[in-house]
Amino acid sequence: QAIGVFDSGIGGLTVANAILERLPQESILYFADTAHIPYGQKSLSSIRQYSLDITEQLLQLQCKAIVVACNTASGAALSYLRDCFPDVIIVGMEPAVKPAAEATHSGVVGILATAGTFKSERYAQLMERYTAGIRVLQNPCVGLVELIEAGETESPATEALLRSILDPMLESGADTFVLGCTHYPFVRPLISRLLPETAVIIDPAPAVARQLDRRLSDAGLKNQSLDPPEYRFHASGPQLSLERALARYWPADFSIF
Ligand code: DGN
Repeated sequence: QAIGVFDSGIGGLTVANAILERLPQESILYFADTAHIPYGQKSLSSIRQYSLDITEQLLQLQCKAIVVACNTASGAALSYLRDCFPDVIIVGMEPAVKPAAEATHSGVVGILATAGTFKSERYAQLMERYTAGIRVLQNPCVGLVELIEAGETESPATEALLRSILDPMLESGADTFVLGCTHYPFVRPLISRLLPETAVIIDPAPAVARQLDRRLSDAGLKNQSLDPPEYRFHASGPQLSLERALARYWPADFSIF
């Protein structure tokens, strides 16, 4: 029984990597919904429907837990999925508003996410709970997911786009930056170079892997067998970006089905 992980595309690989590191004995079944990418500008009801279809497929393939490795889908569909599958462990992403509010010295944080994430109720709740006295600058990073899917993690176009996002945040005094979309850790090296060395960059993926670990332990569902884990990947539409990202970033053997 594997951990089912899904995203609109390759972004969730950054989360799958964190799971691999934290839970190396677990098999992973990854679903990239490239037939419907990008999720960022889609309606809530469409994203809910895609998320439901994918979760059903992953459960049919005997997954014992589901990780919604996409902030946009988590914002739109996490509570809906939990209502639909009350007996299944379902872990989702959350833009790291709270850790950012705790980390900032200047009192200004920059949040990079998608329009869909910023529109979600979940995001509104986090803002209300954790940002009293903090100034939050948000940017929906239009076009960034597409560049990352195209493998352009270091190109001049990506650098120019990131500068146009980060420079105004820096000018406004931001010292802490949240990668609120699972695609963005792929451009973390570039982001680091564009920010001062003292800037704090927060990727929520390791926290999600820890949360999954806790949930599996509590349910007695951690893999005890000595068989080596398997890593299987599937794209619902075009496969090229997934193949390219796996070749570049996946550190273990894998198959595509
Ligand atoms: N990777 C997704 C996220 O974390 O929000 C969104 C990518 C997209 O489809 N726009």
